[in-house]
Amino acid sequence: MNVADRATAGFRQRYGTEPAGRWAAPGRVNLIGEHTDYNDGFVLPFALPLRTVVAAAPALDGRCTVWSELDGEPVEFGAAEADEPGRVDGWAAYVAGVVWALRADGHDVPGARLAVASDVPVGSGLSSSAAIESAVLAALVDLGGLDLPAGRWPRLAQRAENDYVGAPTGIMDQSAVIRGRAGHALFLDCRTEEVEQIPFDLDGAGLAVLVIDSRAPHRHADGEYAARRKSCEQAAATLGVTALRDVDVTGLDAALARLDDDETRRRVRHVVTENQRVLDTVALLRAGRVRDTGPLLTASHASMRDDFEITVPEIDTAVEAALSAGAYGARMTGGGFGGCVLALVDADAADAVAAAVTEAYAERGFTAPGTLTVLPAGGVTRLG
Ligand code: GAF
Repeated sequence: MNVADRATAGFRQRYGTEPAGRWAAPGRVNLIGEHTDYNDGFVLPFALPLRTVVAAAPALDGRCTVWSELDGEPVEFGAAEADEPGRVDGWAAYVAGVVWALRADGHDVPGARLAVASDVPVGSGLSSSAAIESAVLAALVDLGGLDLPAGRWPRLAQRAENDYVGAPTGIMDQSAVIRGRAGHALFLDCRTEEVEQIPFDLDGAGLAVLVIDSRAPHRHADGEYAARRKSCEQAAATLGVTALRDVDVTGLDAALARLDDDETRRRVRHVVTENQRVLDTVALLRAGRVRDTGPLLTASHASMRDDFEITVPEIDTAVEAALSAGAYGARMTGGGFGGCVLALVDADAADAVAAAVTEAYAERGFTAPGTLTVLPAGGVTRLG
Protein backbone atom coordinates (compact mmCIF):
# COMPACT_ATOMS: atom_id res chain seq x y z
CA MET A 1 0.00 0.00 0.00
CA ASN A 2 1.39 3.42 -0.82
CA VAL A 3 1.96 6.01 1.89
CA ALA A 4 -1.19 8.03 1.13
CA ASP A 5 -3.36 4.92 1.25
CA ARG A 6 -1.72 3.86 4.51
CA ALA A 7 -2.56 7.24 6.07
CA THR A 8 -6.16 6.96 4.88
CA ALA A 9 -6.49 3.36 6.02
CA GLY A 10 -4.98 4.27 9.40
CA PHE A 11 -7.42 7.14 9.74
CA ARG A 12 -10.44 4.95 8.94
CA GLN A 13 -9.34 2.22 11.27
CA ARG A 14 -8.51 4.54 14.14
CA TYR A 15 -11.45 6.95 13.89
CA GLY A 16 -14.09 4.87 12.06
CA THR A 17 -14.79 7.61 9.53
CA GLU A 18 -13.36 9.21 6.38
CA PRO A 19 -10.68 11.94 6.58
CA ALA A 20 -11.59 15.39 5.25
CA GLY A 21 -8.32 15.48 3.31
CA ARG A 22 -4.72 14.32 3.05
CA TRP A 23 -1.63 16.48 3.06
CA ALA A 24 1.80 15.30 1.97
CA ALA A 25 5.24 16.73 2.75
CA PRO A 26 8.56 15.36 1.50
CA GLY A 27 11.86 14.68 3.18
CA ARG A 28 14.89 16.55 1.85
CA VAL A 29 18.56 16.26 1.12
CA ASN A 30 20.84 19.23 1.06
CA LEU A 31 22.94 19.35 -2.09
CA ILE A 32 25.40 21.74 -0.45
CA GLY A 33 25.55 24.39 2.30
CA GLU A 34 25.84 22.63 5.65
CA HIS A 35 25.60 24.43 9.00
CA THR A 36 25.29 27.68 7.09
CA ASP A 37 21.56 28.25 7.69
CA TYR A 38 21.83 29.37 11.32
CA ASN A 39 24.76 31.57 10.31
CA ASP A 40 22.40 33.56 8.04
CA GLY A 41 24.12 31.99 5.04
CA PHE A 42 23.22 30.08 1.88
CA VAL A 43 21.88 26.56 1.34
CA LEU A 44 20.87 24.52 -1.69
CA PRO A 45 18.59 21.64 -0.64
CA PHE A 46 15.99 19.78 -2.66
CA ALA A 47 12.84 17.91 -1.73
CA LEU A 48 12.74 14.12 -2.02
CA PRO A 49 10.17 11.84 -3.60
CA LEU A 50 9.79 10.19 -0.15
CA ARG A 51 6.84 11.71 1.69
CA THR A 52 4.99 11.87 4.96
CA VAL A 53 1.21 11.94 4.59
CA VAL A 54 -1.26 13.20 7.16
CA ALA A 55 -4.93 12.24 6.79
CA ALA A 56 -7.01 14.58 8.92
CA ALA A 57 -10.47 15.83 9.82
CA PRO A 58 -11.68 18.51 12.22
CA ALA A 59 -12.61 17.49 15.80
CA LEU A 60 -15.47 19.46 17.30
CA ASP A 61 -14.23 19.18 20.90
CA GLY A 62 -11.22 21.35 19.97
CA ARG A 63 -8.69 18.67 20.96
CA CYS A 64 -6.08 17.03 18.76
CA THR A 65 -5.63 13.29 18.50
CA VAL A 66 -2.75 11.99 16.43
CA TRP A 67 -1.94 8.44 15.46
CA SER A 68 1.15 7.32 13.59
CA GLU A 69 1.75 4.00 11.85
CA LEU A 70 5.20 4.03 13.47
CA ASP A 71 3.81 3.96 16.98
CA GLY A 72 0.25 2.69 17.00
CA GLU A 73 -0.60 4.42 20.28
CA PRO A 74 -2.54 7.62 19.62
CA VAL A 75 -1.57 10.77 21.49
CA GLU A 76 -4.22 13.25 22.52
CA PHE A 77 -3.73 16.82 23.68
CA GLY A 78 -5.67 20.03 24.09
CA ALA A 79 -4.73 23.69 24.01
CA ALA A 80 -3.33 23.58 27.57
CA GLU A 81 -0.73 20.92 26.71
CA ALA A 82 0.08 22.54 23.39
CA ASP A 83 0.60 25.88 25.15
CA GLU A 84 3.30 24.43 27.35
CA PRO A 85 6.44 23.38 25.47
CA GLY A 86 7.61 19.99 26.70
CA ARG A 87 4.18 18.72 27.85
CA VAL A 88 3.85 16.51 24.75
CA ASP A 89 7.04 14.61 23.96
CA GLY A 90 8.38 11.99 21.53
CA TRP A 91 7.29 12.16 17.88
CA ALA A 92 3.95 13.78 18.81
CA ALA A 93 5.88 16.86 20.03
CA TYR A 94 6.38 17.84 16.37
CA VAL A 95 2.59 17.90 16.00
CA ALA A 96 1.91 19.70 19.29
CA GLY A 97 4.73 22.09 18.40
CA VAL A 98 2.94 23.14 15.24
CA VAL A 99 -0.28 23.73 17.19
CA TRP A 100 1.75 25.74 19.70
CA ALA A 101 3.49 27.81 17.00
CA LEU A 102 0.17 28.57 15.28
CA ARG A 103 -1.46 29.59 18.55
CA ALA A 104 1.53 31.71 19.51
CA ASP A 105 1.16 33.43 16.13
CA GLY A 106 -2.42 34.32 17.04
CA HIS A 107 -4.37 31.70 15.09
CA ASP A 108 -7.50 29.96 16.23
CA VAL A 109 -6.30 26.40 15.68
CA PRO A 110 -9.04 23.85 15.07
CA GLY A 111 -9.19 20.56 16.94
CA ALA A 112 -8.29 17.71 14.64
CA ARG A 113 -7.95 13.97 14.28
CA LEU A 114 -4.82 13.05 12.41
CA ALA A 115 -3.30 9.85 11.08
CA VAL A 116 0.32 9.87 9.94
CA ALA A 117 2.09 7.50 7.57
CA SER A 118 5.58 8.08 6.26
CA ASP A 119 8.14 6.85 3.76
CA VAL A 120 10.74 9.27 5.12
CA PRO A 121 12.99 7.17 7.33
CA VAL A 122 13.23 8.48 10.89
CA GLY A 123 16.70 9.27 12.21
CA SER A 124 18.44 9.17 8.83
CA GLY A 125 18.96 12.90 8.51
CA LEU A 126 16.39 13.24 5.71
CA SER A 127 14.21 15.62 7.73
CA SER A 128 11.39 13.37 8.78
CA SER A 129 10.73 15.99 11.47
CA ALA A 130 10.30 18.87 9.01
CA ALA A 131 8.10 16.58 6.89
CA ILE A 132 5.67 15.83 9.71
CA GLU A 133 5.67 19.45 10.89
CA SER A 134 4.93 20.74 7.42
CA ALA A 135 2.22 18.21 6.56
CA VAL A 136 0.48 18.90 9.89
CA LEU A 137 0.83 22.64 9.39
CA ALA A 138 -0.73 22.44 5.91
CA ALA A 139 -3.57 20.28 7.27
CA LEU A 140 -4.37 22.62 10.16
CA VAL A 141 -4.20 25.74 7.98
CA ASP A 142 -6.69 24.19 5.54
CA LEU A 143 -8.99 22.62 8.13
CA GLY A 144 -9.15 25.84 10.14
CA GLY A 145 -9.28 28.17 7.11
CA LEU A 146 -6.36 30.03 8.74
CA ASP A 147 -5.04 33.19 7.16
CA LEU A 148 -1.38 32.22 6.87
CA PRO A 149 0.43 32.72 3.56
CA ALA A 150 2.71 29.80 2.62
CA GLY A 151 5.72 32.15 2.66
CA ARG A 152 5.42 32.24 6.46
CA TRP A 153 5.15 28.48 6.94
CA PRO A 154 8.86 27.65 7.15
CA ARG A 155 9.51 30.04 10.08
CA LEU A 156 6.46 28.76 11.88
CA ALA A 157 7.43 25.12 11.47
CA GLN A 158 10.98 25.99 12.54
CA ARG A 159 9.60 27.66 15.67
CA ALA A 160 7.74 24.45 16.51
CA GLU A 161 11.02 22.59 16.39
CA ASN A 162 13.12 25.24 18.17
CA ASP A 163 10.76 26.34 20.89
CA TYR A 164 8.45 23.38 21.49
CA VAL A 165 10.60 20.35 20.67
CA GLY A 166 13.74 22.16 21.83
CA ALA A 167 16.09 21.51 18.89
CA PRO A 168 18.06 24.65 17.91
CA THR A 169 17.92 24.00 14.15
CA GLY A 170 17.96 26.54 11.32
CA ILE A 171 15.45 27.32 8.57
CA MET A 172 16.77 25.02 5.84
CA ASP A 173 14.80 21.83 6.33
CA GLN A 174 11.36 23.39 6.63
CA SER A 175 12.10 25.65 3.64
CA ALA A 176 13.12 22.70 1.45
CA VAL A 177 10.13 20.64 2.49
CA ILE A 178 7.64 23.47 2.00
CA ARG A 179 9.11 25.34 -0.95
CA GLY A 180 10.83 22.55 -2.94
CA ARG A 181 9.95 22.20 -6.61
CA ALA A 182 10.30 19.12 -8.86
CA GLY A 183 13.39 19.28 -11.06
CA HIS A 184 14.90 22.13 -9.03
CA ALA A 185 17.17 22.77 -6.09
CA LEU A 186 16.15 25.56 -3.74
CA PHE A 187 18.75 28.31 -3.44
CA LEU A 188 17.86 29.97 -0.16
CA ASP A 189 19.35 33.02 1.44
CA CYS A 190 18.69 32.20 5.08
CA ARG A 191 19.01 35.84 6.14
CA THR A 192 16.44 37.34 3.80
CA GLU A 193 14.53 34.09 3.11
CA GLU A 194 14.67 34.98 -0.56
CA VAL A 195 14.64 31.90 -2.76
CA GLU A 196 15.51 31.08 -6.31
CA GLN A 197 14.48 27.79 -7.89
CA ILE A 198 17.61 26.53 -9.64
CA PRO A 199 17.02 24.02 -12.43
CA PHE A 200 18.69 20.77 -11.40
CA ASP A 201 18.14 18.57 -14.38
CA LEU A 202 19.86 15.35 -13.41
CA ASP A 203 17.88 13.27 -15.88
CA GLY A 204 18.74 15.52 -18.81
CA ALA A 205 22.45 15.27 -17.92
CA GLY A 206 22.33 11.46 -17.58
CA LEU A 207 23.10 11.84 -13.88
CA ALA A 208 21.58 10.74 -10.61
CA VAL A 209 21.97 11.57 -6.97
CA LEU A 210 22.62 8.43 -4.99
CA VAL A 211 21.58 8.79 -1.36
CA ILE A 212 23.41 6.46 0.99
CA ASP A 213 21.96 5.98 4.45
CA SER A 214 25.06 5.48 6.59
CA ARG A 215 23.05 3.61 9.26
CA ALA A 216 25.57 5.04 11.72
CA PRO A 217 24.05 5.50 15.14
CA HIS A 218 23.58 9.23 15.86
CA ARG A 219 26.24 9.69 18.52
CA HIS A 220 25.70 12.83 20.59
CA ALA A 221 24.20 14.52 17.51
CA ASP A 222 21.99 16.96 19.44
CA GLY A 223 24.67 18.18 21.85
CA GLU A 224 27.31 18.47 19.12
CA TYR A 225 24.93 20.40 16.84
CA ALA A 226 24.18 22.87 19.63
CA ALA A 227 27.90 23.17 20.39
CA ARG A 228 28.73 23.97 16.73
CA ARG A 229 26.01 26.58 16.64
CA LYS A 230 27.24 28.18 19.85
CA SER A 231 30.81 28.29 18.66
CA CYS A 232 29.73 30.02 15.41
CA GLU A 233 27.68 32.57 17.33
CA GLN A 234 30.55 33.28 19.71
CA ALA A 235 32.95 33.72 16.80
CA ALA A 236 30.55 36.16 15.12
CA ALA A 237 30.36 38.14 18.38
CA THR A 238 34.16 38.22 18.67
CA LEU A 239 34.43 39.41 15.08
CA GLY A 240 31.78 42.07 15.69
CA VAL A 241 29.42 40.83 12.96
CA THR A 242 25.75 39.85 13.16
CA ALA A 243 26.46 36.37 11.83
CA LEU A 244 29.28 34.51 10.07
CA ARG A 245 27.47 35.25 6.81
CA ASP A 246 28.99 38.70 7.13
CA VAL A 247 32.49 37.30 6.64
CA ASP A 248 33.26 36.32 3.05
CA VAL A 249 36.19 34.43 1.60
CA THR A 250 38.09 37.61 0.77
CA GLY A 251 37.99 38.62 4.42
CA LEU A 252 38.56 35.14 5.81
CA ASP A 253 42.28 35.36 6.59
CA ALA A 254 41.87 38.66 8.38
CA ALA A 255 38.95 37.25 10.38
CA LEU A 256 40.88 34.10 11.32
CA ALA A 257 43.79 36.21 12.52
CA ARG A 258 41.48 37.82 15.05
CA LEU A 259 40.43 34.51 16.62
CA ASP A 260 42.69 32.98 19.17
CA ASP A 261 41.86 29.33 19.27
CA ASP A 262 42.43 26.88 16.48
CA GLU A 263 39.15 25.04 16.86
CA THR A 264 37.09 28.21 16.45
CA ARG A 265 39.20 29.20 13.47
CA ARG A 266 38.41 25.89 11.79
CA ARG A 267 34.68 26.22 12.52
CA VAL A 268 34.66 29.69 10.99
CA ARG A 269 36.65 28.55 7.97
CA HIS A 270 34.09 25.82 7.30
CA VAL A 271 31.13 28.20 7.37
CA VAL A 272 32.77 30.92 5.29
CA THR A 273 34.13 28.57 2.62
CA GLU A 274 30.88 26.57 2.59
CA ASN A 275 28.86 29.68 1.80
CA GLN A 276 31.19 30.33 -1.14
CA ARG A 277 30.82 26.73 -2.32
CA VAL A 278 27.05 27.16 -2.39
CA LEU A 279 27.40 30.29 -4.52
CA ASP A 280 29.85 28.49 -6.84
CA THR A 281 27.53 25.48 -7.14
CA VAL A 282 24.60 27.73 -8.01
CA ALA A 283 26.70 29.45 -10.70
CA LEU A 284 27.60 26.09 -12.25
CA LEU A 285 24.00 24.87 -12.18
CA ARG A 286 22.79 28.10 -13.76
CA ALA A 287 25.29 27.43 -16.55
CA GLY A 288 23.93 23.88 -16.93
CA ARG A 289 27.24 22.37 -15.74
CA VAL A 290 25.77 19.84 -13.32
CA ARG A 291 28.64 17.35 -13.52
CA ASP A 292 31.20 20.04 -12.69
CA THR A 293 29.63 20.59 -9.27
CA GLY A 294 31.19 17.30 -8.12
CA PRO A 295 34.48 18.70 -6.78
CA LEU A 296 32.59 21.33 -4.75
CA LEU A 297 30.54 18.58 -3.10
CA THR A 298 33.69 16.68 -2.22
CA ALA A 299 35.41 19.82 -0.93
CA SER A 300 32.36 20.46 1.25
CA HIS A 301 32.77 17.00 2.72
CA ALA A 302 36.44 17.54 3.49
CA SER A 303 35.55 20.78 5.22
CA MET A 304 32.89 19.08 7.35
CA ARG A 305 35.31 16.28 8.20
CA ASP A 306 38.42 18.31 8.96
CA ASP A 307 37.23 21.76 10.00
CA PHE A 308 33.71 21.36 11.34
CA GLU A 309 34.39 17.82 12.61
CA ILE A 310 30.88 16.47 12.20
CA THR A 311 31.47 13.28 10.23
CA VAL A 312 31.88 9.71 11.51
CA PRO A 313 33.82 6.72 10.11
CA GLU A 314 30.81 5.19 8.32
CA ILE A 315 30.12 8.48 6.57
CA ASP A 316 33.74 9.02 5.51
CA THR A 317 33.91 5.43 4.27
CA ALA A 318 30.79 5.93 2.13
CA VAL A 319 32.20 9.13 0.61
CA GLU A 320 35.59 7.58 -0.15
CA ALA A 321 34.09 4.42 -1.62
CA ALA A 322 31.66 6.38 -3.80
CA LEU A 323 34.48 8.57 -5.13
CA SER A 324 36.74 5.57 -5.79
CA ALA A 325 33.87 3.96 -7.71
CA GLY A 326 33.61 6.95 -10.03
CA ALA A 327 31.20 9.41 -8.37
CA TYR A 328 31.80 12.99 -9.57
CA GLY A 329 31.45 14.22 -6.02
CA ALA A 330 30.18 13.00 -2.66
CA ARG A 331 29.43 14.51 0.70
CA MET A 332 27.56 14.02 3.91
CA THR A 333 24.21 15.80 3.89
CA GLY A 334 22.43 17.15 6.98
CA GLY A 335 23.45 17.94 10.51
CA GLY A 336 26.11 15.25 10.87
CA PHE A 337 27.25 12.48 13.24
CA GLY A 338 25.47 9.93 11.06
CA GLY A 339 22.66 10.36 8.59
CA CYS A 340 23.11 10.23 4.83
CA VAL A 341 25.74 10.77 2.16
CA LEU A 342 24.86 11.92 -1.33
CA ALA A 343 26.92 11.10 -4.40
CA LEU A 344 26.61 12.63 -7.85
CA VAL A 345 26.92 9.74 -10.29
CA ASP A 346 26.21 8.78 -13.89
CA ALA A 347 22.68 7.37 -13.80
CA ASP A 348 23.84 4.07 -15.26
CA ALA A 349 26.66 3.80 -12.70
CA ALA A 350 24.45 4.27 -9.62
CA ASP A 351 24.11 0.55 -8.91
CA ALA A 352 27.85 -0.04 -9.21
CA VAL A 353 28.63 2.87 -6.86
CA ALA A 354 26.06 1.59 -4.36
CA ALA A 355 27.62 -1.87 -4.54
CA ALA A 356 31.11 -0.44 -3.98
CA VAL A 357 29.93 1.40 -0.86
CA THR A 358 28.21 -1.73 0.43
CA GLU A 359 31.42 -3.70 -0.10
CA ALA A 360 33.56 -1.10 1.67
CA TYR A 361 31.14 -1.23 4.59
CA ALA A 362 31.35 -5.03 4.76
CA GLU A 363 35.17 -4.86 4.79
CA ARG A 364 35.05 -2.60 7.83
CA GLY A 365 32.35 -4.59 9.60
CA PHE A 366 29.75 -1.77 9.48
CA THR A 367 26.00 -2.44 9.30
CA ALA A 368 25.09 -2.50 5.59
CA PRO A 369 24.08 0.95 4.26
CA GLY A 370 20.76 1.77 2.60
CA THR A 371 20.96 3.17 -0.95
CA LEU A 372 18.44 4.98 -3.11
CA THR A 373 18.63 7.16 -6.23
CA VAL A 374 16.51 10.28 -6.14
CA LEU A 375 15.38 13.18 -8.30
CA PRO A 376 14.25 16.55 -6.89
CA ALA A 377 10.53 16.43 -6.09
CA GLY A 378 7.86 18.97 -5.11
CA GLY A 379 7.15 20.43 -1.68
CA VAL A 380 4.18 20.16 0.67
CA THR A 381 0.83 19.71 -1.03
CA ARG A 382 -2.79 18.75 -0.46
CA LEU A 383 -3.62 15.42 -2.03
CA GLY A 384 -7.40 15.68 -1.81
C1 GAF B 1 19.97 20.02 10.44
C2 GAF B 1 19.21 21.28 10.79
F1 GAF B 1 17.90 21.00 11.03
C3 GAF B 1 19.31 22.33 9.69
O1 GAF B 1 18.72 23.52 10.12
C4 GAF B 1 20.77 22.56 9.29
O2 GAF B 1 21.44 23.35 10.23
C5 GAF B 1 21.48 21.23 9.05
O3 GAF B 1 21.32 20.34 10.13
C6 GAF B 1 22.95 21.43 8.82
O4 GAF B 1 23.16 22.12 7.63
O5 GAF B 1 19.36 19.38 9.35
